[in-house]
Amino acid sequence: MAGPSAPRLVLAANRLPVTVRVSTVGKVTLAESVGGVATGLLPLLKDRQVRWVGWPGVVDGLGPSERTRLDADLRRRRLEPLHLAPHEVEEYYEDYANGVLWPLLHSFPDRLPLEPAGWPTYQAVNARFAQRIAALAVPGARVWVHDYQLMLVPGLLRTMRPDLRIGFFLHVPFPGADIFRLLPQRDEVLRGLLGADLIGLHTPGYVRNLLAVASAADLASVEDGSAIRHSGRLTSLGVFPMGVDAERFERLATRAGRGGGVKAFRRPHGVKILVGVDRLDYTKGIPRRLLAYERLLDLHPELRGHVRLVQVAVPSRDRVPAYRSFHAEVERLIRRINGRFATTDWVPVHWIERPMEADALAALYRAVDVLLVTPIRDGMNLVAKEFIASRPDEDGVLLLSEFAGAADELAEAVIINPYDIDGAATAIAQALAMPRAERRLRMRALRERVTARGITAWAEAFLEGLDRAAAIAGEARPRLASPLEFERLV
Ligand code: ADQ
Repeated sequence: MAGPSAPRLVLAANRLPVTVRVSTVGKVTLAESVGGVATGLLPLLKDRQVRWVGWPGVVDGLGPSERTRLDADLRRRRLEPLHLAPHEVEEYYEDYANGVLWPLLHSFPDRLPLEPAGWPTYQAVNARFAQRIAALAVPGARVWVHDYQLMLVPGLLRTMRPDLRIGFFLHVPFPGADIFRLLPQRDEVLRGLLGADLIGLHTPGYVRNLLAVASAADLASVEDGSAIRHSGRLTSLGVFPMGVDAERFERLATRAGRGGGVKAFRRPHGVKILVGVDRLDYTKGIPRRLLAYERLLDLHPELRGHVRLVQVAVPSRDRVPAYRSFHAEVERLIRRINGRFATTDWVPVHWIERPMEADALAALYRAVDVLLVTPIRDGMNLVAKEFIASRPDEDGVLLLSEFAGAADELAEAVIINPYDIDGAATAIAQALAMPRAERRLRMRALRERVTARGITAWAEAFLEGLDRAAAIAGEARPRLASPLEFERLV
């Protein structure tokens, strides 16, 4: 059970915010992960009474004593490693979380495997997380659980430790009730979520969807459009659109602007640059983006040789079957476009398939004429916000899919429907021709919002919301009239 120096705040996510590398000679190095969730939550770890529970990644090459040393090293950084056996990685992470929950939550039922697998191991790993958190946290501590890999943890933890204040944040969309009900384990997953005092989502639409699912289920009732009653307790819902570390991107981009980093992308001189930056995931809309670009080159022959698409894609989840065929499809389209249009001194699609360092990424954002963020479904999309943060010069156009959570907040972007290939091609042409004054006006408005709602404020607002939600969770009558909102908490 928890000792005197035990944590008052426990964060739990599938991954720890470090990357463990084991060299061929068995030397172990730890590198802090930057970006997304890690950047937002790392400042919280400065407090001695905070711990982060998560999987440190595959460390199969290590012997028992090296692993003990690694664990001690992680614990010195307030990180609590939960090692997964190879079969757990395959069944909990690949088969169920990424194979079943990911397509379902993104409303792609046709991506569901014919024979879904991994549920028993998903339950078992969620139980291991809950047990570890229960053993660590002091009485009344705050626990903040992250994302679709750990949806059962709040419910399991509630039965083990009813004293805890439990928050859950979902980084992906919450689908409509007609999609969620396809999930064979829908009641168990919903019950798991409802162990939380507060569930945070990126947009009001996702909150509405979760409320609709809860009201359709026999096991819960919705109160005041802002909370769900289940087993005599109240779970509050909150809208917390996640932000980025805007200062960091601005700093990196400014440095790149002074050095040669930006110019390097601008060669040959005068070519306009379209950019896409994504994890190589079927939700990100890369094939339709390529089709829109091909349509643009068909409709506007005058642009050939004067525009270039730089697509940076980080390989992702290539052990999940749905990702392998998708990868082949993207490569086929790129070959087709380059084959059709390339000349001896111009290649229309520049394909970079590897992660980019943050400073190179900021330099690329800084060089962009039009950034293409065109997911067919995306919880939020931080790339759009990183780009905006990287443009203190108030230039560059953001082309944004209406199906990214970010579209709710970033109305001054050029909003497109990624399924409408002609419409997207026309929007790209208009974005390329947009006058400087309009670009400045739009970017200025976008920057105000992205810099005001940074990642640190997001984390603080969620934790404050959690305290409020926990204070009313046991009450017979809720006092909230609407969902908690990030904006009202900062
Ligand atoms: P992701 O699906 O991973 O996150 P996103 O929000 O775009 O999507 O974040 C991607 C991160 O990876 C960004 O920080 C970006 O800079 C980085 N990245 C992408 N390509 C890269 C490359 N080639 N090299 C280096 N870095 C790269 C999930 C949800 C999102 C939600 C986030 C946060 O799917 O909808 O916005 O969580 O809640």
